[in-house]
Amino acid sequence: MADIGKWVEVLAEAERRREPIGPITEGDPTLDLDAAYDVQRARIAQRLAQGERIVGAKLGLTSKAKQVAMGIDTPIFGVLTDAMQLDAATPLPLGELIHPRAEPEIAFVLGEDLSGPGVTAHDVIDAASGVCAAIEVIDSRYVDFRFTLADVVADNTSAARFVLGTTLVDPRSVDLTLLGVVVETDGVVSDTAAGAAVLGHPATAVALLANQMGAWGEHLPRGATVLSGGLTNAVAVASGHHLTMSFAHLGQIFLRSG
Ligand code: OOG
Ligand code: MG
Repeated sequence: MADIGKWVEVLAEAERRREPIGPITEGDPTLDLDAAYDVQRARIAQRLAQGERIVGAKLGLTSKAKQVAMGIDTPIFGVLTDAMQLDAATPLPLGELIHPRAEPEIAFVLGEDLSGPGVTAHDVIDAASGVCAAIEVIDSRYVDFRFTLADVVADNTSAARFVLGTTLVDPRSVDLTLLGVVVETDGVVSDTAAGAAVLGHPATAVALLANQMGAWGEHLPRGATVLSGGLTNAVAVASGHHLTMSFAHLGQIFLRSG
């Protein structure tokens, strides 16, 4: 049986020291997907004991672009805490991160609880108090972002930081499938996508998470922010970079590194 506590420590230490590690499944082939979610839960429990607060959840690997880039085609679920949220005006603290990458996402803010099973994309739209633009900054604790499905799940799906846009839009008032996004690095367009890139509709991703949580005996609470997954592949953020992510209807988010 996988040693959950050991892997929590190994991952926490990699994050603290900013020293990426090899895939933990290579050290322990018994670490399956269920055990990996146990590692993730135990690491989050450790963060809560250190004073952090859960503010939401995230999906990963929900777009073809991300699935192809990372070589894994199964959507994954992670947890967001208050310590991960950055103010749009705050430069990305490169000194606290290993090899950050940024990706544009559509975030849902829930006005009502969502409890699976049986949650549909329509239920998600009905439960949302709004959607907003988001940049997720991922920072794998593994060397070169090289991992299997179980590795990345254990690593809380590479979650590191996130920035939310300030415009909250009623998801009933826009067609999220057609919502365009343009990614610019230092003024040069590096990627483009539309909302449909995420599982055909980003609300489908949130429904998937609510149903998975139902199977775990958990639910998505009112007030939670849910990142529905990168619409494009992620871009590396190096010192002095300026990223601009522009979303139809939801506005722009700027990210500079410090
Ligand atoms: C895994 C996390 C993926 C997304 O939005 O697809 C993710 C990774 O790419 O390191 O957050
Ligand atoms: Mg992401």
